[in-house]
Amino acid sequence: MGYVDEVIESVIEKTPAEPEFHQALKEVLESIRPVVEANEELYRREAILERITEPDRQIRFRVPWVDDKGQAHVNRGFRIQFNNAIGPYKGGIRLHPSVNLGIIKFLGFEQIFKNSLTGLPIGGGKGGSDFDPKGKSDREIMAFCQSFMNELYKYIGADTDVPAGDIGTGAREIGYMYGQYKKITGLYEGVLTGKGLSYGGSLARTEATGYGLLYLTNEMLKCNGKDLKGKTVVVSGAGNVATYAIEKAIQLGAKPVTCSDSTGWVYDPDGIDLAALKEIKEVKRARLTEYKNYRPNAEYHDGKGVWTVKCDVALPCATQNELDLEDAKALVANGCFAVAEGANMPTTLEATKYLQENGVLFAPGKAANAGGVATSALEMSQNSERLSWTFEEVDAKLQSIMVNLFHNLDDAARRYGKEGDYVVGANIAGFEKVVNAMLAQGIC
Ligand code: NDP
Ligand code: 2IT
Repeated sequence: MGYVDEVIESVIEKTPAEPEFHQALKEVLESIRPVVEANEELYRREAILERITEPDRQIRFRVPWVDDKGQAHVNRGFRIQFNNAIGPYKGGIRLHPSVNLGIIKFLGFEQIFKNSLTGLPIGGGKGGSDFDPKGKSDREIMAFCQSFMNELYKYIGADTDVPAGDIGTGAREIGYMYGQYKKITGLYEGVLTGKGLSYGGSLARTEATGYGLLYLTNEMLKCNGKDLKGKTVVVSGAGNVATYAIEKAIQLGAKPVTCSDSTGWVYDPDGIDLAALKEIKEVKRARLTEYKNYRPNAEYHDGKGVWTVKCDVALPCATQNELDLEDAKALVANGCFAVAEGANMPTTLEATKYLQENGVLFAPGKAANAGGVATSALEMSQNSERLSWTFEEVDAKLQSIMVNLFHNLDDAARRYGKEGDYVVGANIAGFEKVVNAMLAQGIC
């Protein structure tokens, strides 16, 4: 058995309850097979694959908090510091009832390669909790965030580990966590990103993941003789990534016609009304059922369904495994020619294979959604130099990062005879930098 297969088998055996981690592991390790085969003796001697698949540390803790009625609750908190070969651990905090160790681990593992692809000095980490922010008052959110930080503060710092937002963690949660970190440690430092603008946040960080997704998609289309102008785009999700993907798609002349949340989805044949979406989700924190009050011509459907809408480009921006083989078949049958992942691992392995085999341009999340963490790294730079850059400066840097990133993975795919396979290209390009740093730093 080859080195790659041996490691996949042994990791799965040691972590039987972590299916999402196994999925990410297989995608990455199978993609980098040609690099591993070309360096097998060295990598085996240095235990590169065993080391890169085992987190530096996994922290799990109790998060007790009290609700508005005086009832105490306990949630589980996680932080996985996966790999810091190229910089301090960096990655978001997910607050969602589905969170468990395997989910945080897949996200942390993906983050290693994503962060490497940005070209910036950030290692891979991820955290979260099974806390459900839905329906909670601001005071309850604050109580949870403070309790979460009462434990997390021991392990993070501006030069050690810098968390940020993810599902369920936005500006409000980052604010409460930052306040508590400052209160406990007395430090005013860039320990979190996605902060508010009045206390060290970066302009354009809110928009960065969605905008970056469109910058990369645009470059991928351009390099394949296509264009976004006038194209119909289907988007899933209605959170941070989806909203700013829709905004940039409109700015680039495309027509996004769908969005979704965990209860249902909207089809607006005239194009999504961005102001309505922002008011419903960012201001009211309400459900998408309200969208029809703003746009009587739009359709609202319960459940899942955006991938059945005829489109040119599909942008999954909600959560993992939201686009399966059946969805991929529907997209291909309807003439979709490009899929770019705004979410982390939204497409199942079978669906990805089907899309690629049917000639659909496919940009994997670790490349396509890297604009968020890249802009977080720009926020870290601004905090270090105690300056803040203009929106235009940050946005211009984000654009050039996404364009370079696309060419790096395109080149990596070509170098290994896999032209146009951006999954292989992203994994190889991300892996090479991390491995070079690991080899240079010795066994640690
Ligand atoms: P938000 O919490 O802002 O929004 C998430 C959206 O996805 C909501 O509309 C939510 O619906 C929906 N959603 C979440 N979980 C589920 C589920 N299990 N089933 C159906 N719908 C679901 O999160 P973000 O927009 O920040 O994150 C979206 C994705 O993008 C995630 O995969 C995240 O890891 C990834 N990502 C985020 C980055 C960032 O900077 N924020 C950077 C890179 C990747 P509802 O509100 O009803 O739950
Ligand atoms: O998945 C991701 O890249 C994020 N949630 C953003 C992480 C960050 O540190 O900005």
